[in-house]
Amino acid sequence: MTALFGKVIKKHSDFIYVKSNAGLFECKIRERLKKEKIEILVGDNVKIEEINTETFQAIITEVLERSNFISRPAIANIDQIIIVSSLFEPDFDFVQINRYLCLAKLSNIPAILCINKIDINKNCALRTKISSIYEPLYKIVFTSALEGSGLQDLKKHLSGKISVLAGMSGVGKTSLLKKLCPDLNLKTKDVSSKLKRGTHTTRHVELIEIKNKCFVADTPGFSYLKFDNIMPNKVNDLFDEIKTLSNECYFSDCLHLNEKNCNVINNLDKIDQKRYESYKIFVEEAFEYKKKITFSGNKKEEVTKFIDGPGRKKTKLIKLGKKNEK
Ligand SMILES: Nc1nc2c(ncn2[C@@H]2O[C@H](COP(=O)(O)OP(=O)(O)O)[C@@H](O)[C@H]2O)c(=O)[nH]1
Ligand SMILES: [Mg+2]
Ligand SMILES: [Zn+2]
Repeated sequence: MTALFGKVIKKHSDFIYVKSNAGLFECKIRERLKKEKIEILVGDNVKIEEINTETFQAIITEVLERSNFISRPAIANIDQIIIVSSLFEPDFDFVQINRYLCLAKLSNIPAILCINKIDINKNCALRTKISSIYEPLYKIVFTSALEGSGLQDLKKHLSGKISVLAGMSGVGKTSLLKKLCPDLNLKTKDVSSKLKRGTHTTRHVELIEIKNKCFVADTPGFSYLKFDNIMPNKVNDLFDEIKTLSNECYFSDCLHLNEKNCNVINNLDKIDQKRYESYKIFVEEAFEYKKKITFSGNKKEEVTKFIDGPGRKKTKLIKLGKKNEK
């Protein structure tokens, strides 16, 4: 066997684990790739050579072009983000959910909502409210990792795709994954009774193959992500319902805050209040970013981190650097 193609499913300090049709290989990176500063991410499709089928060791010699990637946590070639939230314990947080949905949109990755812990209160008004707000906008599944309800539905959405589970700590991401894949030896942590929140137990990013070619990555719960790399007038694009209404605003650069003849403000009764509130919060954060880059002498730099290989486009990471730092 001279060469194979596979997918990076896990990174350790010294080794990169690549899943191929011939099995799982423990790999090192070819020196040339290191010199070219090619960073390999979980989810990358790679070529491996110098394959030893007895020890299952090999060398990564090429990284194929990525379709997309996210940076926190760093994962490439994602088909969809499953945004997990619990109804209770911790309480459903509309702004936080909108934040995750918008971040997925910003990365151009489809998002699905998974509302977990529905066993805690079976017929609650909150669930109905969540359905009415989000069903017109996103795919949504209601689950209980505890009782197993909704898992078939979730499985259907995961089938044949590479999905990332995202959401606050303690909402049940690892529990869901354990139910989907009972053989796994994953750690979940008890929600502290005082805070009603779990603590971080998922440290390394790893793609878990729950069925043939169906991968899921568990992530640690990010607690707070700010919109600190986007201009205020772009926030509009992250909310489909606001974007649609904005086509009829008088000013083309309308921010829908207090402008005259703003079609969004004129139709606020058609938008969920929490969605609009979230929109305003994110615009505010984007303004802070804009101020920062306008006044403090920082400038936006495009840094080409990943160098071309044959047939490979340049992938650009946007990085904020100081002007006089060169
Ligand atoms: N009642 C209830 N508790 C759940 C459910 N799913 C997870 N939990 C509990 O919530 C806590 C946090 O779960 P975990 O999977 O570690 O959350 P993660 O931080 O999102 O990975 C654990 O104590 C789980 O037993 C559920 O569907 N219903
Ligand atoms: Mg977890
Ligand atoms: Zn407007």
